[in-house]
Amino acid sequence: MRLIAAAIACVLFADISAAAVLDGPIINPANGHSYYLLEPASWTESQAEAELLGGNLVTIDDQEENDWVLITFGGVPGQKYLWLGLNDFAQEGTFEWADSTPIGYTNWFPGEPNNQGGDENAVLFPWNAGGTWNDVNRSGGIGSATVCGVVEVGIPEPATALLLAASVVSLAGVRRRWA
Ligand SMILES: [Ca+2]
Ligand SMILES: [Ca+2]
Ligand SMILES: [Ca+2]
Repeated sequence: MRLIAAAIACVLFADISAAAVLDGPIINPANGHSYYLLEPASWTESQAEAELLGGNLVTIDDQEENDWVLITFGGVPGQKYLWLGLNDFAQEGTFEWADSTPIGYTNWFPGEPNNQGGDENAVLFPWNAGGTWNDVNRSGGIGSATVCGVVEVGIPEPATALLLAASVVSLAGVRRRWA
């Protein structure tokens, strides 16, 4: 029994993240959501860390959010790019947000997305000073530039908040029994 509890604790507390948090949480006053900046990593690793934080790579809803993320996390064309949640891994040419928000606002650089080389499925920005978007290879190597994930965590729904509270209570129980 003690071994099982220890195993559960390992799974719960193990640091399996591939992209550590560099900054955040920072609240966007426009929507109340929390955002984090991750260290440079691939899109896939960054999305995995976003899920550990209770969110996803950022969904940009409008020009205001595009501007806010760009200014807040300091994206610079050619030097420091930021991963968006947008991707077409599931079906080539059909872009989806990581959090399943329907596609609304977009800000593609002219000629993008172009799936260059047949293997561009992850989207970053700012491709130019206007904060435009480009689909690139998921590995995140864009010349010498780095690509950092931006995580967005929404406000929990009441039902989700209850579930979270319940899991914290049961977690406390596991820790007590284990101690
Ligand atoms: Ca958003
Ligand atoms: Ca693609
Ligand atoms: Ca492209």
